[in-house]
Amino acid sequence: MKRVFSGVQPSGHLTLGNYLGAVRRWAAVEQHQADALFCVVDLHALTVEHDPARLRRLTRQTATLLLASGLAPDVCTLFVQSHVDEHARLSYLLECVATDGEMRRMIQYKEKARRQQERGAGVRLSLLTYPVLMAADVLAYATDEVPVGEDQKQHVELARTLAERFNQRYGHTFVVPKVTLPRVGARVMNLQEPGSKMGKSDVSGQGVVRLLDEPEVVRQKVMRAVTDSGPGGRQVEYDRAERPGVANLLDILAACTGEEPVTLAGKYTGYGQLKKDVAEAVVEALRPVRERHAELCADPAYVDGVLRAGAERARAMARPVVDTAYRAIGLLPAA
Ligand code: AQP
Repeated sequence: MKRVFSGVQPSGHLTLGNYLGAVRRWAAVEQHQADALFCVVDLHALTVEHDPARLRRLTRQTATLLLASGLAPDVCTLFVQSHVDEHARLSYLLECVATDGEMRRMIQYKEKARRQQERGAGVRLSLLTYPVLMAADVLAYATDEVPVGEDQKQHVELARTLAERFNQRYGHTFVVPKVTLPRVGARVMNLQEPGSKMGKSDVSGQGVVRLLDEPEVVRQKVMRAVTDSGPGGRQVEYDRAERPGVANLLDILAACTGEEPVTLAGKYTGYGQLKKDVAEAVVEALRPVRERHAELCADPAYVDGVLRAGAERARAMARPVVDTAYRAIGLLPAA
C-alpha cells in the first residue's frame, strides 16, 4: 500500500483554502486509499513571530478541525510534529545536503520574509530553513505521495531533490516522494485580493473564509468579494488572467458542487446570483465540519488520546528511517 504524508501549520485559523485545497481530499480519498499520515506541523509555525499561548490553542484547534473534517483515527495516523523528535533529527542531516541558494529561491520564503520586514520584524533563520524541515517531515516516513495545494508544490520538489542527492551520495536511504494536487480548488484566492492566495495568517481577514466562521459571516464575506470590471462588463466569464475575482468564485463553486467552472459560468448572467450561490454552497460545505468541531470540543480527552496514539505510531515508523540516514551519512551509532 502506498504511503501518504501531509501537514498543516497551526499558524492561524484554518481557511476554506486549506479545506478545498487539501484537507477535504485527505478525508474523502487519501486516508482510505493509502497508509496515510497527517500532521499538525507546529514547529513550522515558529518560523514567524508567534505567541506561545496562541500557538498551543491553535495546535489543538487544528487537530480538532482535522478530525471534524473527517480524518478517522482508526484509518489514518494524526499527530503533532513536535511530539516526534525524528523530524528535527532528520532536518539537520538534510541541511547538510541542501544549499543556501536553494533555500533563498523558495517563493514562500521570499514572500514571507518580505512581509516580516514590512512589519519591522526580523526574519527568523528557521523561515529560510523551513523547507528542509518540511522535507524531513516527508522523507522520515518513506512517503510515496504528498497531497497538497499548489503553493506547496515547490517545497515537495525540493524534498525530492534532497532525497535524490542524499541517496546518490550516501547510498539508497529515502523513498523519493511525488506531489499530488487536487483537480479543482488547488489555489483558492483571497476574496478581497484575488491576486493573492487565501492564507490563514492574513491579518485583515475580510477576504479569508475560516472554517469556523458563522454562516452569516461567510455570506457577508462572499457577498463583498471583489469582482472584476473590464471589456465584458459584468458578464460572468471564467478567465483567470483577466477576471481573477470572478474566476475565483467559480473555482470555489466548482470545488463545492463538483461541476466545471466553465460550465457554471454559462449559467449566470450577473454577479449577484453567482455570489449568493457561492455563499450558500460554502455554508453547506462547512456546516458538518462546524457541527462536528463543536461536539469534539466537548471531549478534549478524546482529542488528546488520538494525538498520543498517533505520535506513538508515527515515531515507530520514522525512527528506523532516520536511524538508517544517521548511519549512512557517517555518524557513529551510540554504543
Ligand atoms: N489558498 C489555498 N488554496 C488551496 N490550498 C491551500 N493550502 C493552503 N492555502 C491554500 C493548502 O493547505 C495545506 C495546509 O497549508 P499549510 O498549513 O501548510 O500552510 P500554507 O501552505 O503556508 O498555507 P496558509 O494557510 O496560507 O498558511 P500561512 O498563511 O501561515 O502561510 C497545504 O497543502 C496547502 O497547500
